[in-house]
Amino acid sequence: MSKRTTKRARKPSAGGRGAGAGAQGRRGSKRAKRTLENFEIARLLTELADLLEIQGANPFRVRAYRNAVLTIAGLTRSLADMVAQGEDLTELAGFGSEMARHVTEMVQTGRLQMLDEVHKEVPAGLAELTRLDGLGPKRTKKLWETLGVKTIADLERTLETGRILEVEGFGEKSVERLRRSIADQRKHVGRFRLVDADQLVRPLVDYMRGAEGIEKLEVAGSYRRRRDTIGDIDLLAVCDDAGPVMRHFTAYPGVARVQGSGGTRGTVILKSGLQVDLRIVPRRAYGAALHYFTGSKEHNIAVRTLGVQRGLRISEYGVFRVPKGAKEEDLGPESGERIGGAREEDVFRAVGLKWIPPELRENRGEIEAAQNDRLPDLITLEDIRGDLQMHSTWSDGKNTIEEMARAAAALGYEYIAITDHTPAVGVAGGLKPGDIEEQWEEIGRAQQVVPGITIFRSMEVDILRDGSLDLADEYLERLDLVVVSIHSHMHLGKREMTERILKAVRHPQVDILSHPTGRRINEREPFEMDMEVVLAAAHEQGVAVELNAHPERLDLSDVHVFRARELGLKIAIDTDAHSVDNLRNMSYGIDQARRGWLEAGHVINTLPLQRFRKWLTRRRK
Ligand code: DGT
Ligand code: CA
Ligand code: CA
Ligand code: ZN
Repeated sequence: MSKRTTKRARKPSAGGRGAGAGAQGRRGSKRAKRTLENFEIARLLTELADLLEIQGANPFRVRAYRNAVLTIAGLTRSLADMVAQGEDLTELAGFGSEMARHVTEMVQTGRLQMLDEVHKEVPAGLAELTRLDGLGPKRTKKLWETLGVKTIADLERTLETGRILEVEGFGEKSVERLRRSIADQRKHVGRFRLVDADQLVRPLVDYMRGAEGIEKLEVAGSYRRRRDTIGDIDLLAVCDDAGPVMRHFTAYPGVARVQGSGGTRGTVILKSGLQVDLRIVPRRAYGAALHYFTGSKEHNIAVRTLGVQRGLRISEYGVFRVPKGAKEEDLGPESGERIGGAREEDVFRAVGLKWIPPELRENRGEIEAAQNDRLPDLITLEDIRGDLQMHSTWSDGKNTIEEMARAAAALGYEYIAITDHTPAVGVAGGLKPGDIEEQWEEIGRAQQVVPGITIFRSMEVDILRDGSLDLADEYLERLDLVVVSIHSHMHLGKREMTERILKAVRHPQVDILSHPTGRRINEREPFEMDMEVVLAAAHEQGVAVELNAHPERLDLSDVHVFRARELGLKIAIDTDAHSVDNLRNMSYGIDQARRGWLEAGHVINTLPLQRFRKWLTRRRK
C-alpha cells in the first residue's frame, strides 16, 4: 500500500465516539483469543486517552493517543493483518514506537496492559462521563472524588437526590444541563446520516435566508464536505446587525431548546436531536471563517502549517502577516497585516494552493495534489449516463419496468439495468427461473414504448453461503449484465466471508460486485472481510465494484473508494432504486465518489452507451 493511503487520517466514527466504558473487561473475559478489529483498537485507545486526561497526564501524551485514533479510523486495512505481516506501524501518521507497541499488544493479546494499569487508579466508567456535555475531565474527577460517582447511573442518582448540589461548582443549572445531556446521549449515541441531516437542514436554511438583514448564509462543517454521517451542523452568516439574525435563529420552529446564544454565536438542539451552531462573522472574514469551519480539522491544521512556513497566520478571522519577531502570546486574533479573508480562495492562494473542493479536505493528500496542480477533476452528477441497479414490481420494487425506464429517461440517462432479486432473497420476492423469461418479455415491451433509453436485462444475483451464485449459468449467460451481492449469512468469519466473495467475483459471468460490505449506516456494521484482497481480485478479474448510492448504505465507503481508485478498479455508482423517486439518490453516490477522489473516467456508468456495451463484453469470449 502506498504511503499516501497509510498517512491519512479521519475523524472518529460513531464507533469511536460511543466507546463504551470498560469495553476491555467485557471482551477480555469472553473472547480473549479473538484478535481485535480496528474500531475496537480505536475504542480502547480512546478510553485510555479519556482516563489519562482525568489522571492529569501530560496533554501531549493524551493528544498522541487521540491522533492515533484518527489515523486508525482512516485505514482501509486491518491492523491485525499489518502486524501479522510484520509491517512497520511507525510508518502510520502519528504513530511512534510506543503506539506501535500498544497496537501490536492489542492485536496479539486482545488487551492493553497500560489500560489495565490505569483502571487500577481510575474507574473505567469515568471515560463515558467525560463525554457528557457539562462535565469534562476536571469536573468528572471532582464528582468521583467527592461523591464516588463512577458511572452515568451513579450520576443520575446524585441528580435525583440532589447530593450533587453539595459539590462545589455544581448548582441547579448544572443539574438541568446534566439531565439533558444524559437524555441526549440516550437519544442518539451515533451520528446523523447525511440524508437525514439534509432533510433537517434544507428547511432550516430556507428559513434562515429569510432573516432580517442577512447577507450570506452557508452550511460549513462535515455537511459541506458531504461526509456520510454528520455530528452537528455548522451555519455561517454575514449580516450588519447580528441581533435580529440570532433571534430569528433561536425562534426557528424546529428548535427543541437553545443551548446558548451570545452576540455572534448560538447553539440550538432541534427536536430531532440534531445540534446546530450558528456563527455570525464580519464580511472581511467570511472566506476565512468558511474555510475554517468547513474543516476538516486535519486539513485546517495542514493549511495553517503551510501558512506558518510563510510567516502567515491563518485563522477563522483571516490571513495575517505576522510582524517580525512577534511572540505568539502577544498577538490578538487580528494582529498583523490582513492580507485576505473575505473569500475562501484568499486562504488557499496565500499558501500557494488552488482552491480545494470541500469533499477532498480530509488531509488525505489534497494539499500535495493542489501544490502540484494534480487535483482530481471530480465527477459530477451530469457525468452519469446510466443507472445499473434498480428493482421493479417483479421483485420488491414499487414501480413497473416501464415506469422505471420513463423516470430514468426523464433524468437524461441513456441506459438502465433492471436488477430484480433471485429466489434466495425470499423476503424480496426474488424471481424464479420460470419467471425470468416472462420478465424479459416485459422488458422488451417496455423498450418498445420507451425507445429513448436502453434497458439492459440484469439480475441482482444473490451470493450464496458457499460463494456460488443463486442462478444457473444458462441464465447468467443470457443476461446483459450480472450484478452480485450478499443478503444472508452476514456473520461468517473474516476468512470465510472473503473466500465466499472471491469465489463470486471469479465467476466468469459477473460484472459488478454490489454493496460490497453490506453495511447500513448506523444500523449494521460492515461484514468482516478482507477488503484489500477483494478489491485486488475484482481488479484482476475486470469486475467493477459498486458504490451503492442508497443513502443508508453508501457502500463502498469513501476510504474504500479511494483505495479502489488507487488500485485502478472500475466503479459503478448505482442507486439500487426500489421506486422511481429513489433514482434521485444518485447525488449521494456522487458526493461519496468525490470524497473518494473519483473522476468520471473511473466510473463505468459515465460511459456513453456504445462504449458501455463494449465494456460489457470485456470478459466474454
Ligand atoms: P462533525 O460535526 O463531527 O460531523 O464534523 P465537523 O468537521 O463538522 O466538525 P465540527 O462541527 O466539530 O467543527 C467544524 C469545523 O471547525 C471542523 O471541521 C474544523 C473546525 N474546527 C473545529 N475545531 C477545530 C480545532 O480544534 N482546530 C482546527 N484547526 N479546526 C477546528
Ligand atoms: Ca459539524
Ligand atoms: Ca460544530
Ligand atoms: Zn440488494
